[in-house]
Amino acid sequence: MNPADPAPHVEAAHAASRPAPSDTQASSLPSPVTASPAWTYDAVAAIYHQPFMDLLSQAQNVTRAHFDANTIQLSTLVSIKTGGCPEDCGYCPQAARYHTGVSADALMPIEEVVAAARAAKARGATRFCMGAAWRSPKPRHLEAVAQRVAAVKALGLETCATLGMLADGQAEQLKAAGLDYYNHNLDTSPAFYGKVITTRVYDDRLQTLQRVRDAGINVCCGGIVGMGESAQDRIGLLCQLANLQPYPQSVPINDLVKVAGTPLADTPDLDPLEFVRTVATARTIMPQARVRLSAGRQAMSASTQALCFLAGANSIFYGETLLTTANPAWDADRHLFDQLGLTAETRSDFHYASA
Ligand code: SAM
Ligand code: DTB
Ligand code: SF4
Repeated sequence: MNPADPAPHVEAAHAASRPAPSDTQASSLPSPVTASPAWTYDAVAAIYHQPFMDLLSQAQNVTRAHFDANTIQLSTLVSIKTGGCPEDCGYCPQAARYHTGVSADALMPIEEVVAAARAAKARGATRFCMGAAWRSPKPRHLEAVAQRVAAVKALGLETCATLGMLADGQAEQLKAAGLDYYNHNLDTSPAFYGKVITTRVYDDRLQTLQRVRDAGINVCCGGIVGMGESAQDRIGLLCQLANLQPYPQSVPINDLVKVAGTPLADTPDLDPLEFVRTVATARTIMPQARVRLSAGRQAMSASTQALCFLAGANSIFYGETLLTTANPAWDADRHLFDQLGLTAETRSDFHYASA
């Protein structure tokens, strides 16, 4: 960052103090994400730790400057290759080494993937995310996933995949098949990472994210909170995300789903207000990103979810399962949207042209 540039927190404060457009003026078509400023740890910590009402007010103003505050993007997630993963991620029910009752399945046939995508579209989802429990996909996996991506794209859905670390050329192959987003989470701060995962390092994740960006695929990158990390670690993660150039177009914030058999199964609950602070800070420092209230909603009260939306979350996973664990029922989410007067984003609201 040029030293003459205003400090990022000053820019954020300006953005937040701009009069918020009224709902009728608010455009649901904000401009594309552009290069982000360099965030210091202290600037992000100052946002995160400010009085709760100030934080929420700032985050809500930032939301209204860029989005229709009552519109939520719906992504449906399907596990196309479940279980048997060689990695040791301490939170994950799909790691082969933990006894979680998740069996290792073969890749889902393309017809089943297309049927799931059709059903998701009929329910109102605009993005379909395919997850695979791989450390990194082999060339034959990539070919098979590319076919599934092309078939889902042909239904008129946005496509997303999360397949682990990508080798040279694989992101380009996915892009050519029509992939719009690649999900690859940094998960936590660099300092806490080694306490949760030992089979890869932070730089491996950053390298895949670079490959995704270089291929012109939108980045979906976030993390998990509630893993026993400190507030410093949550801030450290947010700082890493905001300093990606550009910051991710999509930022999933997961609250740990505690699965019996995983090393993190008995982690004490995170205070929901800390979760809300994490969402509000993500919104404030990555103003044009879709911030997704991701895993963990099943165990979350309606009031906490409402606070997350107030804090700027404007995307959810919509569907009764995540990858292997439960997510709120369709009806429960429709009821929540009715209670809060929220509407689902439609394709005509899309603001990111496929890169
Ligand atoms: N294997 C690939 C990878 O790790 O990148 C893709 C699938 S992996 C399951 C996708 C993401 O799911 C992880 O990065 C993690 O953030 C999230 N995740 C996995 N288990 C979770 C849990 N128990 N609670 C919350 N999030 C979880
Ligand atoms: C993300 O950030 N969260 C999703 C998606 N990206 C792939 C995964 C959540 C998984 C929760 C545990 C499970 O269902 O297995
Ligand atoms: Fe494997 Fe991904 Fe689970 Fe880690 S998070 S064990 S890499 S499926």
